[in-house]
Amino acid sequence: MLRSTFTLASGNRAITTGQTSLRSYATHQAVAAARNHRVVVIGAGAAGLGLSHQLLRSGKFAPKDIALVDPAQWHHYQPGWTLVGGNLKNKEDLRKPLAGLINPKLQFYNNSVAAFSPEQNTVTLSNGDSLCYEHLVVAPGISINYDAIKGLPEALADVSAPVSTIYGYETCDKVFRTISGLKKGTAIFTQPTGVVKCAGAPQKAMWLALDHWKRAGLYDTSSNSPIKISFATGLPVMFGVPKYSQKLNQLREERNVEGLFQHDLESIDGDKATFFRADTQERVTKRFDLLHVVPKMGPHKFIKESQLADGAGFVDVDDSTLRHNKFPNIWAAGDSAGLPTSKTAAAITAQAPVLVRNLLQSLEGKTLDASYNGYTSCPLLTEYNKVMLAEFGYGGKPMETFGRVFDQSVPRRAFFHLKKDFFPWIYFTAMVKGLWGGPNGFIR
Ligand code: UQ1
Repeated sequence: MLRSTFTLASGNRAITTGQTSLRSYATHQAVAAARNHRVVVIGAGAAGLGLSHQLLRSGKFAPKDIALVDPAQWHHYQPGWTLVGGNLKNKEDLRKPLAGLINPKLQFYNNSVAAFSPEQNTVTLSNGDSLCYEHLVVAPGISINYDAIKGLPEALADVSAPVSTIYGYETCDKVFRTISGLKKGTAIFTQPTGVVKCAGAPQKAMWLALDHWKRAGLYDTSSNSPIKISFATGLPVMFGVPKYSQKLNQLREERNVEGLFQHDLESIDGDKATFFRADTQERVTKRFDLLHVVPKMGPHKFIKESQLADGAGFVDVDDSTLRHNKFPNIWAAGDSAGLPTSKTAAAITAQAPVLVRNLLQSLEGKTLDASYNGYTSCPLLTEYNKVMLAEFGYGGKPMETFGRVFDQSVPRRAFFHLKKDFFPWIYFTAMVKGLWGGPNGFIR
């Protein structure tokens, strides 16, 4: 480890500019390489990539002052995977090679993180290298724990099993194959208890499937509809925000979808799904002909087991400044941040500029003056061609961009085109480049 070779804390800036000599010295000494950067960003997803470029565009950094760490080969536009589930997009069109999205002025480490040492201002990578930083931004996303539902990994991998999920690149195109293959029987769509990214997506997959079957003459609201649909959710309601939840429950009733509330999927065995009911503490088994599963999710192990974690295992940052509550040179945004709001790409459009502003202020020894209000959004597909644009902040307070003109709890065609055409386009043309601030428009 580099700590034994160099004294870094005070000589941080000098070593940053003398990076080449540092590296050759490390090689010469045959020790793990020590690399020094003003800012190290963990994760090159929607949050890490966008905010690294925002930092770079501030003009306050020299080439390689900022480092980006991510083991991935591909960068995915994950909000598009629901559209893949509805056969509205091809999954291959929603990804790009990650390296090509990174400005060459950023130092890219194509590795994963092994451990954080916040007291030493270092991060150890899985290849043994250490990175030293003045500021650390943590944005590696959330971990999908497929194993947490017994039988799920096997059922997803089995091409003949009618079990799928929009939550992964490998499986999101299995979703429509199972939907278009179903001609009659029971379809169950699940949502787990606990934190998931994009809490509206579990039912988006269902609403698109319902519309597909309706158009194919396979679904109606009568008791002899060939296909019957159930929404089995660990939650007691359709959605966490009362304004939208009410409307979604009304849709559910009108469309004759069975609501299995407080039903948390525990295991899958052949065509049987077993749920744990939080209200009665009982297990309930249902037979299915199609099962759309939302896996359980949680913080990455390397965060949960670090000093950076809060009680739930996410990064313990201040709700408003996005600065770590214990380590003033650590920040977090995106799904890994322990913020009491819904985890979405839209949330990142609001978080990233706040984090960047506060980090820059902090670097210059100035007061933090930007504040995140919890903004997040869920463009909820309720049928083909219609989206309910739920937008809200901390406390579930609606924060509707077009609220003066529209009641956004009413599903609309204009919002469908935002979701299907505009957001994917602006994401790759502007957001990953640090140019897009969501409802605030372009970043100067
Ligand atoms: C947004 O900017 C964005 O990013 C491209 C999304 O895609 C994931 C969104 O879902 C939303 C809602 C926004 C917010 C922007 C506007 C104009 C409401």
